[in-house]
Amino acid sequence: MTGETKSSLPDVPLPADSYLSMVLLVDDQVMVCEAVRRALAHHGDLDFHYCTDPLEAIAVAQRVKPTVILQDLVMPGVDGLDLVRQYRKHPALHAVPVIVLSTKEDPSTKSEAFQAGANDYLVKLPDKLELIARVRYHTRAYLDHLQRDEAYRALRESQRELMRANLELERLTRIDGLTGLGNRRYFDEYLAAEWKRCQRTESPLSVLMIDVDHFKRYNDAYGHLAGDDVLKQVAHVIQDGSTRSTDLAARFGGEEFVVILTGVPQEGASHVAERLVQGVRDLNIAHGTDRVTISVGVATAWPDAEGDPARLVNAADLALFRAKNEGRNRLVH
Ligand code: GH3
Ligand code: MG
Ligand code: MG
Ligand code: MG
Repeated sequence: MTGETKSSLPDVPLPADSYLSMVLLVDDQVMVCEAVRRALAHHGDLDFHYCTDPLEAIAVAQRVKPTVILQDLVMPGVDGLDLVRQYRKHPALHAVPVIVLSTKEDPSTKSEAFQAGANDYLVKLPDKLELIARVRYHTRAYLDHLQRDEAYRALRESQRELMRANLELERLTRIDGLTGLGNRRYFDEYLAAEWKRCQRTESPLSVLMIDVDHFKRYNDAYGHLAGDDVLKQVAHVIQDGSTRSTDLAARFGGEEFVVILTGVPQEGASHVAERLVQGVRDLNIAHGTDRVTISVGVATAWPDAEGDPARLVNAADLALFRAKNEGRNRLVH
């Protein structure tokens, strides 16, 4: 050891399980308040405040942040039980333990106090040892409750984060990375589900098969990246121009897209297809001496037990093939 500094007493470490009781007494009689102050004095874990004006009780309690409220019942102008009820409704005080401290000893008053939301009841002036024991007990219960609450909130929050992550992952498995439309897998699932739904509701189901015209040439002339950009723009037209929230636009593969229109008969589907053909043309993307266009095959079915969604897709594909043969930049149904 070096130096001559007098050793000071080491700090007494707080025991890990020690709780500070912050006691607030609401009682109109100063005499009572001072008596309770004396009873709680000289204990490092007991802090004491009092409030003799019941109208101020809520405001004082919000400032003091008690771990226990000692509440008188009979006060001028204010019923102590009404105050207890107010604590119980108060966002910052609703869980703070309340010990009623009253001269009344009859069971019906005690019963009423508990009904109003009190946690405990002592006849005043209580024995000092008992008062301290109850204050400490309620402080411990309250703080443990808050801690559990905190742990619960943290747990719930992490659960919610996990659920959000799961949902996002789940969403990503359904989405085409380049265009943001549904991918092929989602299209297959969606079509099977809509087929069954239309079967139940006896309504039509339409499919648009869409293919960008002479897209190989576009890539050859402008490069693959420019081609990707065209696919994004075409996807945007398809998404915006075709779909109600119940419909699905997906990338079928390569430069081919597909739209499912639930409950839409052939005429309506052709109408949507026409709008898409026009919409892509209106993008005015130069393609050699012309511009980028699409061809669309339209097919409609009235799903029944015999039919099958693959045949509907085939029919749309055949219509697309005809649209190509008839000169592209058009729809065929
Ligand atoms: P058609 O009018 O008969 O449809 O002619 P096409 O050239 O579009 O037909 P084809 O199916 O022979 O060629 C499709 C081309 O689309 C081939 C490929 O280079 C291009 N393609 C497919 N997927 C992508 C992609 O993700 N990005 C780009 N940039 N091009 C793609
Ligand atoms: Mg193609
Ligand atoms: Mg093709
Ligand atoms: Mg093509």
